[in-house]
Amino acid sequence: MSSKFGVRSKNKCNRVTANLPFNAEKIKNNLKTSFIGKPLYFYSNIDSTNTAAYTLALNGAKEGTCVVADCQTKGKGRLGRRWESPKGVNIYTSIILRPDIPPTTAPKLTLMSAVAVVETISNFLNNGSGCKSEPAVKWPNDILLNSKKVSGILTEMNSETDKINFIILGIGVNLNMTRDMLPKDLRTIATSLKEETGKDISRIDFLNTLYLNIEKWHKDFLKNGFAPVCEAWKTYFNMAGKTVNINDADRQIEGIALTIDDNGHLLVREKSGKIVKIISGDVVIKA
Ligand code: BT5
Repeated sequence: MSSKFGVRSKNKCNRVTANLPFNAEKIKNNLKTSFIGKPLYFYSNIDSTNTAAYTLALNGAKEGTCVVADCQTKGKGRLGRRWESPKGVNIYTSIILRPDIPPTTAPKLTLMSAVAVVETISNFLNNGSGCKSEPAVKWPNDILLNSKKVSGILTEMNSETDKINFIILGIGVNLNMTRDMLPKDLRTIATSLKEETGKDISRIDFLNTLYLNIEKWHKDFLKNGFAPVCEAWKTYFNMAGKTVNINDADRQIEGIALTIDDNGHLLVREKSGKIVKIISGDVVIKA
């Protein structure tokens, strides 16, 4: 598969769009958070912000430490998949958290991040953008706009049996990317805020709002548990009633998506009427 901006073949970033300044100083000067982004490491070109954050965390980086990049040469999705990360246009960030929660509850942080991301996108769309569609969450880790993927979240964990050492929340958001910057096979399934609104968005403003929303939801999650996150997540869930196919490691399930349960697991009603709980997997929306 080839990519117009050539990151696959050359393994380096090509500047695509001249954009507003996006660097460590600009980001730090605008931070309004109490701990997210403190400290912050900025790279104009890196393999993966998640890989960098993981190494920092192994070396003792404190909670809230963030890595931001202008471009990634090996942006990671789940299960070894690739995250397209052209230069100068989007958000690629990884946040180190050290929550005192059982490792089994870590997947809830993916849904928590999804709420923070979708709220942030919503903030920018409601700002007179003229965008007709509302952003929606797709279980477990996607944000869709106009039914196309605009953001993905990769949560990685380092833990003992009963204790989380750290979590890396990796977030990619397509802001000012145009469709021709993507490989052909992704152009019909991915989008950006610019594609949907015709307008450029300041990456500094977006990142700041995103960090504030992550901080707000993280504090709320630790104080009040998962229920508020779960409720907020459901308000952005528009898959209910749709036919879905789920590819899990060892099984294929087809049914009607219903909702998520109190643990953030997806509930699907199979043809037989049986309700199946999905803990992990990839969801394909059929209708
Ligand atoms: C994800 O994986 O959606 C998680 C993406 C996380 C990316 C961030 S960027 C900052 C941090 N550092 C990293 O290295 N990663 C994180 P998954 O659900 O597996 O989706 C991957 C699939 O999304 C690919 O196989 C493509 O089909 C599609 N895709 C790839 N790049 C995309 C893009 N820029 N926009 C929309 N879809 C994309």
